[in-house]
Amino acid sequence: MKKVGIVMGSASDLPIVEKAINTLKAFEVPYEVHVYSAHRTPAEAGDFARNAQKNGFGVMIAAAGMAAHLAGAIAANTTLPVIGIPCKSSQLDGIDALLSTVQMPSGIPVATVAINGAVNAALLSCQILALSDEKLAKKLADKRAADAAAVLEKDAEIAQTLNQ
Ligand code: RP5
Repeated sequence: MKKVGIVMGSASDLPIVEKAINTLKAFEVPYEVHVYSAHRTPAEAGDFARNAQKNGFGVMIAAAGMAAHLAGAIAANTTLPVIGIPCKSSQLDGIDALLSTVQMPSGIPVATVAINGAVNAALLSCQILALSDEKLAKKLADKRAADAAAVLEKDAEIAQTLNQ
């Protein structure tokens, strides 16, 4: 299976990124994690993106906060699908990172998830890789079914205790 490349702009983003890592682990999807900044280490971020396809990656996740240009910088250097996680790491509650990540010009797409939406970034990566992996597609379908069953179980519990 192809790997997911995870890049974060700073080690301070790790508590958010860990949720993506744990989700990929749960689905047994291979990944590689790096700290490369679009601003502090632009050469390394660019090299990683440029070489990603030939190094066995199928999808990239880029997490950054504040003036979050990392996902766009990665996307500028690869045609692999890039998923951006805007991280809440400033006084602006992540709105700064959300707008910086989501407002890409035509031609260089970044699929942006919610502020701190690391779990969905990982799930979306799995969904992309599952296009050519039936086993992974089945795991995703099973997870959806389990999540739905958990909601209905809560519904039954609440109905029993609250409904007259
Ligand atoms: C961004 O600036 C990083 O992605 C991080 O969210 C934020 C703050 O970085 P540090 O100053 O904590 O390294 O580039």
